[in-house]
Amino acid sequence: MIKQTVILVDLPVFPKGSISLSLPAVASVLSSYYEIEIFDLNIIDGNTFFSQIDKNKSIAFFGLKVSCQNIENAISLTSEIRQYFPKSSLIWGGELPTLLPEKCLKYTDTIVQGLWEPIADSLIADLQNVKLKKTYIGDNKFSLTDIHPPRFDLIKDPSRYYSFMGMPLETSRGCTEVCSFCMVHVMQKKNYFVKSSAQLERELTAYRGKFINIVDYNFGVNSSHMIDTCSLISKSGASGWMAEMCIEELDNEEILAAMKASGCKIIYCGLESIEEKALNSVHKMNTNHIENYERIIRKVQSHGIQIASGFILGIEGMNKRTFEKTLDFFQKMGIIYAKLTFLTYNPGTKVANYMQKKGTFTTDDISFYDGNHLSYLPNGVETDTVISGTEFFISNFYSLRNIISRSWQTKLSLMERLEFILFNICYREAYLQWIKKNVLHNPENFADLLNEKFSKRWSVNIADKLLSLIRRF
Ligand code: B12
Ligand code: SF4
Repeated sequence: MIKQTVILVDLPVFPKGSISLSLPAVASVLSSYYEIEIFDLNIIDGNTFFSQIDKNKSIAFFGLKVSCQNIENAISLTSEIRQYFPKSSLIWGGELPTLLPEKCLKYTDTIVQGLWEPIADSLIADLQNVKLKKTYIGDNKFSLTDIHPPRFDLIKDPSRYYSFMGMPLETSRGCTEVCSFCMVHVMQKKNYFVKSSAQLERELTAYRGKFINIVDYNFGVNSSHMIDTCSLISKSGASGWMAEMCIEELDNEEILAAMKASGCKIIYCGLESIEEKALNSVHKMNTNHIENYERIIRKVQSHGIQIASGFILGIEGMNKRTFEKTLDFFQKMGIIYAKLTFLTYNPGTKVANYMQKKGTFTTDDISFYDGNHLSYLPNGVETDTVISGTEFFISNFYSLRNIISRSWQTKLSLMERLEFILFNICYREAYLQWIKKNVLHNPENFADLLNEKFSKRWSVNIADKLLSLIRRF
């Protein structure tokens, strides 16, 4: 019997240029039943998308990955698909349907909230019996022991993406902590669980010669899982790896030795602030103790592993001095890169409701709740302070001069220093685009960044290629 086709679509996002794991993961479960195609609307425009779909194929459904940022794109694409393919079903999955199900159901037939794997079989059965429900809720109580590896082979022309952020790998789901802004409580609720070693071993065969980005919300929850994963990565032939976790989970010599031996290069920690009151305001008092930052960062760096940090913009108590002090601290500590995110309380959540008492939501526009926009101001924090502080921070932290000077604050060989600098040249590009398009003062300009087709900028492309060569050799 000829298999029907499923078309999965990545909508425009910003920043662009990294390979995403979401749709290859969705495709893996569908593989036994359908032919699958993945389209990325960051790479091609809508017209090209429709022209590339074979009209003679029977399309079971179109699946869109929808986040707050691209709600408008999702709505308009959905209506065009309905026009051209009236017989095919439309399914939205990802962050937005999880957060705002009712809103999404105004536009699409079906939504998948939370995780896909736990509900995939029942959704497929319903689809085949023409009894698709409106809502499927994928909770976090299932085993990730025997699933097909992600279908990276479906990504059309992977060389069109940058490689500095690595190939995404997921080794665990959930988190045991309770930071109030974090999406983990929405997407991967309550339970924390890990992939089995056999499952990871199978998946890791696709990463030979590649740089791995472990995209777990918090890779460090379970130390024996970390040590096992390090040993599997060592055997995989990957060219190195990076991950995200809490800083205090790194305060362990045995783990650091295993990480170093398996090629760990960078760990991103959500330090978020160097002010205690600010950390308390987002419920980070359990994971982050400022008095330990310096000691643990130096300990990790002494193993040749670099620390990157989150920096939340618009957090409680933020003023001009906060930006200056954070810049000084990050420079002094040789922090490899800083991820800047506007404080965002996810719409539709209890915590967002509660935060109305503690500050002001500055906009109703859902697309602004993406971390790239100011959408919330705690009482006593001014918009101008946050915006001018952000500009100050970007232009200083990401100036070539300060990148190079920062690289001297951590012990590096010549090649490692070059890696440090090249990584920054690639990573800073998104923030330089914020400044270039003046989106901090004119948020409506952000639509240009979101909707322009992705192509590699020549200087970033050179840095990206050089970095990948150094990582390999
Ligand atoms: C890798 C990553 C990035 C990368 C690459 C993004 C990419 N192209 O994939 C980069 C560095 C570019 C990035 C950038 C940013 N990121 Co980011 N990122 C991640 C991270 C760590 C992994 C994403 C991932 O691959 N997950 C694994 C996949 C398998 O899970 P999934 O996407 O949830 O998909 C599952 C389900 O949702 C569902 N599903 C998804 N799509 C679909 C579609 C259909 C049809 C169906 C049926 C099901 C379905 O099935 C999947 C399997 O179960 C997540 C945290 C996380 N662990 O998820 C943060 C995360 C997505 N990022 C976040 C943020 C804040 C950002 C930035 C704003 C950071 C910044 N300041 O620049 C930007 C902007 C992102 C944006 N476009 O909105 C937040 C999102 C918050 C929000 N409200 O939008 C997250 C959740 C982190 C967090 N702790 O809160 N990010
Ligand atoms: S520790 Fe990290 S992953 Fe866990 S809730 Fe806090 S921010 Fe989210």
